Amino acid sequence: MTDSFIPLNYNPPDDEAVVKSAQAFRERMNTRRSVRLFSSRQVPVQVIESVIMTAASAPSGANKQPWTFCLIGDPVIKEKIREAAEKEEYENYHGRMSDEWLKDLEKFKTDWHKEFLTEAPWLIVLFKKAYDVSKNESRAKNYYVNESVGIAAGFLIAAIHMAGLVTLTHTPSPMNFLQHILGRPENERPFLLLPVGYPAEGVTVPDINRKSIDEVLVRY
Ligand code: IYR
Repeated sequence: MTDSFIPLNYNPPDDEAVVKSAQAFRERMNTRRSVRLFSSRQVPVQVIESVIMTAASAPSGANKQPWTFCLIGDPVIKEKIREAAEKEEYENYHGRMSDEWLKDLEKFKTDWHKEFLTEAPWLIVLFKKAYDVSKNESRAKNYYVNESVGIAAGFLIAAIHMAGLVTLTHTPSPMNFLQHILGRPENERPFLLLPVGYPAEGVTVPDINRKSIDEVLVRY
């Protein structure tokens, strides 16, 4: 790491170009949907490496980049993760989630079965680093860890979509089993699990709406 400054590699676009790119990106991103049924079609590993490195380009508190991306293609590990996730989710759907929560989820038709954890060709488990550990075992602070990793997750989801693949944000709860199955160190905590691949043929998604501009934007 250096404390010198370098020129920003940037060519100012004209207004027309800015309007066009913002609109085009909005339209592309608006076609993104969470998909829960995956095709068994394989995805080249370099595609996944690219989307992960897009995510890893996210801004972070003091540029500490407090994340680790675990990439799982091994069917045996996927099966282990599915088994552990379904065990927790079974408990969630049979008593741990409130009636209000279950009702809110009805329209998504989710349940404790997590087929996508073995069907999707790749699983990405995003870990947040609560702190860093240097070679001599001393601890170094990270800042705004949740915000930083949340932003990286957003980059990742956008990159997956722009590549032409689908994903969903799966948050099994509790998810410390991921730390054990993947053998991650104590300073790393599971943050999000994303199955990545192509959608199953003929897949349907819930008919839901996005809030309008007047519901989400307040002008001053
Ligand atoms: N973690 C559970 C339940 C769940 C919770 C929310 I909030 C969702 O938007 C969807 C599912 C599961 O993965 O099924």
